[in-house]
Amino acid sequence: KSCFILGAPIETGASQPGCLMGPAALRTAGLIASLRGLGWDVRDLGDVTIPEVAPVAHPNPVLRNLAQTIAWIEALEPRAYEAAKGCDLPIFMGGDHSISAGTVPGVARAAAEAGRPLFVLWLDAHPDLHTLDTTESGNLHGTPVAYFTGQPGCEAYPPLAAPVPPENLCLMGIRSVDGAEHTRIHDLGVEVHDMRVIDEFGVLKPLREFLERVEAANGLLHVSLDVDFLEPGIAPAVGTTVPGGATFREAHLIMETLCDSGLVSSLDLVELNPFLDERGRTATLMCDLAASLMGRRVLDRPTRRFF
Ligand code: DIR
Ligand code: MN
Ligand code: MN
Ligand code: MN
Repeated sequence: KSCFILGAPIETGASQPGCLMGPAALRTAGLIASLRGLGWDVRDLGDVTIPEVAPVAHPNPVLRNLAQTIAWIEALEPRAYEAAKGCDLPIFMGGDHSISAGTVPGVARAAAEAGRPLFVLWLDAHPDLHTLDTTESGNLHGTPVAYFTGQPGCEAYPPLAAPVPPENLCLMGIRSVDGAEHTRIHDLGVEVHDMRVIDEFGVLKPLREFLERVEAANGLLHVSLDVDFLEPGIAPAVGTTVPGGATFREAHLIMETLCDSGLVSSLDLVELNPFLDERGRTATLMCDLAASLMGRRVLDRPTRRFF
């Protein structure tokens, strides 16, 4: 099995600087060696860069770094498309969550060419469902899901080759939703498992139901893991911590179950801000979660298909 690693040192979408160092921290934490140890054929493609850009005007005056974000989307979409075609499971290292405005459209285009529907599992405290018109913070890491599902209000971003249908989305871990996002979730009927659902039913029931949908559709599955999905006590290195996140074992159980399903075709590791970390512990946790998704087990056991 082959895996390409691609870094996207983006921090222009976040509220504070530091995500620029995310790919370096994930490499320092040993991501590549641990995946090789699991038997993966890993190729590190290095980091994507963007050229200098001129400012882009927009009617919403609060938007920050729109021109840079457009440049990142233009740079990342073709690299993600090529990576999806070139290996079994590319890993995109952020960078703040605006990287997914490039990675998801790229892998969606590759999936469409292969005649397979793309599904997206969004593991995050936030739905990131703002358009360029509704964001109040102006931080564009809050916009990728609205963009790659083709919502009106994202026209300043590049046109999409293959929008992801909102019914192919599953959001888990959600616990901070802005007003416009709340309305959009209801209007689109997006599958959202907020922390209340996880408290009541655990992570397995909603995850298995979603994976059954992916399997039944012969779909491919992109997983986007935001550090702030996790409880801040175990993952402090993110600029937008929200109390009440997923525990260590809930997060690993999700990754192990995703591995068992055999459905995952690409992964984002995003929002790691090493400047806010305590001795690299969040980078290490993100690498360990990726390893669980890629096959690490406490004990060898037969792969158990549950559906
Ligand atoms: C908030 C925070 N909804 C915003 N979003 C974050 O700025 O639009 N997403 N942090 O990960
Ligand atoms: Mn996010
Ligand atoms: Mn978030
Ligand atoms: Mn509601």
